[in-house]
Amino acid sequence: MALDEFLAELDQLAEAAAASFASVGDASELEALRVKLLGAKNGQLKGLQKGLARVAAADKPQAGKHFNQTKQRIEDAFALAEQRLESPGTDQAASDFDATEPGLRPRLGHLHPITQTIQELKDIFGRLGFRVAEGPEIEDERHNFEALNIDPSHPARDPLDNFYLHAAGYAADPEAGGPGADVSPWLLRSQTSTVQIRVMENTPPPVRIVSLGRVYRPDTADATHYPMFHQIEGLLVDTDVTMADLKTILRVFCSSYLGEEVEVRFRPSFFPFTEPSVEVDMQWQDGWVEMGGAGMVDPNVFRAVGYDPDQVTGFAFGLGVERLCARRFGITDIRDLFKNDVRFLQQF
Ligand code: FA5
Repeated sequence: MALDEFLAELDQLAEAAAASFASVGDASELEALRVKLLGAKNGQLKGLQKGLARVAAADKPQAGKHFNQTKQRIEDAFALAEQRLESPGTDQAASDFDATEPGLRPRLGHLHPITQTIQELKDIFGRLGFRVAEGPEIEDERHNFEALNIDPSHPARDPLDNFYLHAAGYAADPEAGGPGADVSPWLLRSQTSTVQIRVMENTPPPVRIVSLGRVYRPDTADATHYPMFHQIEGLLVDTDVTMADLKTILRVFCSSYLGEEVEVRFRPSFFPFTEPSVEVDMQWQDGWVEMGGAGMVDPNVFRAVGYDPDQVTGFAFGLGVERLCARRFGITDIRDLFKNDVRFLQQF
């Protein structure tokens, strides 16, 4: 058989196959056509393959190559038809397209209520002259406890009340020592008061900062508690700062954030790093919710960071961001803030 004749037969088959596959209307037609063209026993391509044996030996490589290309062309036409039948409606959709139909409203995302709260708190305190300071979430005991006048026997340091990352005397990072190395344990900070220390260590007085961020405590989750939550810490150090300044700032903040009518009360309390100390409550529904703690910076804290307590005085406060956010948006259970249910979140 002449080579030309063989090649022409193959081309004819490929063209006819492409046209037939392009016009099949359903899956059974497609399958019947596939068997007719590509069937292993009696398929037309198989039939043409017999011609290959009759081509002169010198032409066989070219004939064989063309045969394989033809087979590929037919298989491609089949795959295309299969794809077309599997995703119907493309052509149909184009013809049904109605340019006058109203479009789909694009779904806009928005910031999580906690992020919105953090931004607003920064704004309010910014207007009151407080700069924003940052601190790490993984802390050492000096910043989380010692410099804050919390001695080793204090219950707040109990390993069961904190998320320690590794035991005392053991460095998680082998470079830093390994078992037995004399390193202070690290923990996830349990309060943002750590940032007070970091700021005072690096800045001479006067200081006027807020710091907002995550803190961690193994608390059981309920309507007002979560094991990971956010605090806003405030620190003001200057000369002649008094408790009256602290109460004024907190009252001004509360009326800016929660409204003029919100009632705030201060209850005597105790924190190792402030003296005197108060707990700050906000009125909500028929009762009071604890918003945070505050007080006048203890002289021992000033000494720990190299400030002279005879020269400076200051106040500090730490408020729970989830509770402020909940009060503001009327959220009755702070656990809802962490479920990431869009139906809940999109309300705010
Ligand atoms: C403190 O953390 C002190 N560092 C606050 C402070 C700072 C006092 C500076 C004096 C000077 P306390 O443990 O009470 O205090 O926590 C402060 C606030 O964080 C609470 O009033 C509450 O609003 C919030 N809070 C505490 N635990 C949780 C929790 N598990 N989930 C959500 N919010 C919490």
